[in-house]
Amino acid sequence: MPLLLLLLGLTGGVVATPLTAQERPRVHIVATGGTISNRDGGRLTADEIVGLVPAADRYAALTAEQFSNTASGALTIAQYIALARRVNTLFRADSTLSGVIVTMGTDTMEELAYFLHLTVRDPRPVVVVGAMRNPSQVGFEGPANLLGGVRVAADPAARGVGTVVVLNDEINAARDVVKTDARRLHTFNSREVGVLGVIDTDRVVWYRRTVQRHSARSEFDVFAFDSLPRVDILLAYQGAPGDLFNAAVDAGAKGIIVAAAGGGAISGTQSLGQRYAVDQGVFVMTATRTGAGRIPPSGPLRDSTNTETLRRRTFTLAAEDLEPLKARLLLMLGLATTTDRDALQRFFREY
Ligand code: DAS
Repeated sequence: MPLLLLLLGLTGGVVATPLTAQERPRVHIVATGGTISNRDGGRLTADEIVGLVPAADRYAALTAEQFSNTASGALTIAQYIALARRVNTLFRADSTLSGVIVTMGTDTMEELAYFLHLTVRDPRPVVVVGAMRNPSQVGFEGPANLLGGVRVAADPAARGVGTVVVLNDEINAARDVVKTDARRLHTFNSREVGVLGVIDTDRVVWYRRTVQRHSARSEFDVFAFDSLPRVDILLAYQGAPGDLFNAAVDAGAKGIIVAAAGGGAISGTQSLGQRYAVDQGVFVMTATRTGAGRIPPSGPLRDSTNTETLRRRTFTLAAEDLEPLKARLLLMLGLATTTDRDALQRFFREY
């Protein structure tokens, strides 16, 4: 086959000019496990994951390390902290690094991605990549997703985006992305606010930026704590028992996210449970279970004159437009730094 036709075939119709070894941006992969590594007979190692994308040579010089090799649901909050510290350290240690890729399972990807978005305090991008099919399945899309991730991490225009999730040729902001389907490849999207960009054959195309605080502008220092306060999520549903609030409080929760119906509705006995929690000094935050829409906060404490209202309001928070899973992570980080109600509510306005 003539060389040009061969090149067109390999690049999907676009001839990319190869970069010399010195010109290639440096991208580091931190592998944590997930379906992208879950080959029958033994999980792929970090080095084997690099081996999935020989075409990455055209865009970046890759290095890799193994952080863990497990399903995403098995990762602990202690590992979240350790991983965020590791990525911060990688950036601090190497000013020539263009970006970091974290490979992981998709099931809890929106949670770890948002945690990194809030705690990796560097303008360079963290790109979270996974796969819906494993390496032993026909149509394994891990290599395509990883190559997309490399191209985003190597793109100078990715500076300042924070942590993003890349699958299926789409770039979603960690703050907005949700997993919407248990099986399908197009599972990740950012609902009504849309993707940040797409990865086309010729270039990475950016459409928008998130305006909320994150990464280099974040005030959450992951080196300042070794663990995070317990925050649980309770779902509102018809007849939901309020004593689950008591159970969470008695088990040591410092915060409870209520995934409320619509704009904030909870069951009758949940109201009693909520009162038990605030009486014990546990913060109760209302989020919506609908998947979209905003829960506005009640006014600042100084606007309350009634003592009973003031006491209840002191421990009552609103998640704004954060989904319950992400509101939980932000409240955990918030509670690690303050127990002042207005300061906690500010985090939800700004992040
Ligand atoms: N095994 C699941 C996980 O680790 C699913 C996946 O990776 O897609 O989250």
